[in-house]
Amino acid sequence: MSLADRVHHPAFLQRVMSAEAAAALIPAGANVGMSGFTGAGYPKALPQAIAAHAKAEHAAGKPYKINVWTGASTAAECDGAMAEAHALGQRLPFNTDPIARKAINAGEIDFIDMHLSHVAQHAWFGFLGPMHVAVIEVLGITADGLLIPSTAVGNNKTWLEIADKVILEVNTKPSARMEGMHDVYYGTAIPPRRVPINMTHADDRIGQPYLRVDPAKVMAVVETHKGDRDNVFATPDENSNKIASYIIDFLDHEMKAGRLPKEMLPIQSGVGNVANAVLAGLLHGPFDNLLGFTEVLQDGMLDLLRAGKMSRASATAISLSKSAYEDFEKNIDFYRERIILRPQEISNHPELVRRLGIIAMNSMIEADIYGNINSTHLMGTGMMNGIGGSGDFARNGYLSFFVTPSVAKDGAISCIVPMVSHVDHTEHDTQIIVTEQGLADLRGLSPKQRAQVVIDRCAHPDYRPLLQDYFDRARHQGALHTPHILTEALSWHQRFVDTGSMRPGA
Ligand code: 0RQ
Repeated sequence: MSLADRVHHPAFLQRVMSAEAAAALIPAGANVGMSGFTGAGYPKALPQAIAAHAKAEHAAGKPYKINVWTGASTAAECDGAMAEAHALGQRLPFNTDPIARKAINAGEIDFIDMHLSHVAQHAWFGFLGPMHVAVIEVLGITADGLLIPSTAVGNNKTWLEIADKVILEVNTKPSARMEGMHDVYYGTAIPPRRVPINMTHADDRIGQPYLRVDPAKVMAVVETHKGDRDNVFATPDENSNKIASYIIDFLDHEMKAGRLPKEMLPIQSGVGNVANAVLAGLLHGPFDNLLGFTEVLQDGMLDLLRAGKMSRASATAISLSKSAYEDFEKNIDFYRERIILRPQEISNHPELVRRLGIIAMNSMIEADIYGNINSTHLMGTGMMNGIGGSGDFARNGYLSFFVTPSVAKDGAISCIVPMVSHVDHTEHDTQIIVTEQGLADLRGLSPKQRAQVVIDRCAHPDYRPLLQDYFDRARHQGALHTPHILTEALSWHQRFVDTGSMRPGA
């Protein structure tokens, strides 16, 4: 497969150049919009060429950093390479790369952690400043100059529209027969000219299969031939399986109680091993004709589609393990009928999440007894990955689950604490908390009622008496709506920082 088989518009063929030549066109200090969402559809060649360019500039005594905005996380050869070369000034909105994470926590990279549905509109509103260059992976260019999107749509539509200049990476490795799977909505406008998004079912198509670009803005076309990151999943462990079974039993119970329609509502699932275990649980669960309305389509959802348990899935990216990706390509005609890839401003749109009645399931780092959730910070200050899309779905979902094992680091950390060390989702956005110990349904409960249910159902037995003791003592001082002993509330985290364990005297 050569570039000429993928690029059918002559104007684009005239701009073909090496990644090194294209990287040299990006000036220091530029705001650069890149494709990429959860290790899918990120540029493969430019970031490495940018890293090499930055190193050469640094060696020549010239500062070189760029600001990189994406859909979500990328991969080692993108974020990792640029962070390693000290080429990143500002980075938004989500990162999972360990080298970039280290640079963020060392204060070298200014990381802006944003709701994924906010990114495109904040860029449109001008809140983030101008975008100088967009670097976008595509699978091909049609004779009409339309772009066939890659394995992730992310913010590509917006980047192509607002960037002054565009560099296209045409990746000839993924099957071009993905053409037709995407649904790019061009109806978003800026207030006060916005109109309702005309979608009433999770599998409605409301856009077109291609991205548009003004050919006059395209300053380079670079060929690549490389697959996405291999998103390896561990086989679900005992804790993940327990969490999955509590959620499935709960959904079944809610349906029987008439609080959930018989025609099951669409499912959003966060990333990670617990999320994948829940999807694996649904494979053998009582629900049929499931719909996915999520941001990342992972192995578990592909399994549901293949088994016929899920009829269609809408997402912004497909982020699969190597073996699942092979199955995806082999059966691409089957999956093209069943998968819809949209811009993330649509896949994560609060208007749609609320209208469609999404069941949202997201992982967290810790929860407090009142239901506040920390999804992003380790011990209150260290950035993990970012809030991602969890807030888009949690606040607006029909049901909203947050899940975690009850302890981390071999039991040295309790994931249920008196007060979270950082708040991403407030008590008002949390409905159900699940650990391997059990499920706490917080709907319709006051703060004090919530605290008791969380302690009883979700805390690990090693920490339950400590939490109960804290709550009991807090209920004897101060105002009693949300009882706290503020001088003690975060001492659990400080104890871990000081002694390596949240257990007193450990
Ligand atoms: O660290 O590997 O050094 O031991 O945190 O924990 O258990 O491997 O969890 O990979 O499922 O990620 C919330 C981070 C969970 C993720 C989070 C330590 C633990 C380990 C990771 P080690 P696990 P997972 C969809 C929606 C936010 C974005 C989101 C996430 C490491 O799910 O980033 O939801 N979510 N997006 O040891 C200190 C605690 C801890 C702790 C675990 N209480 N305190 N450290 N760890 N609990 C996706 C997108 O939006 C794109």
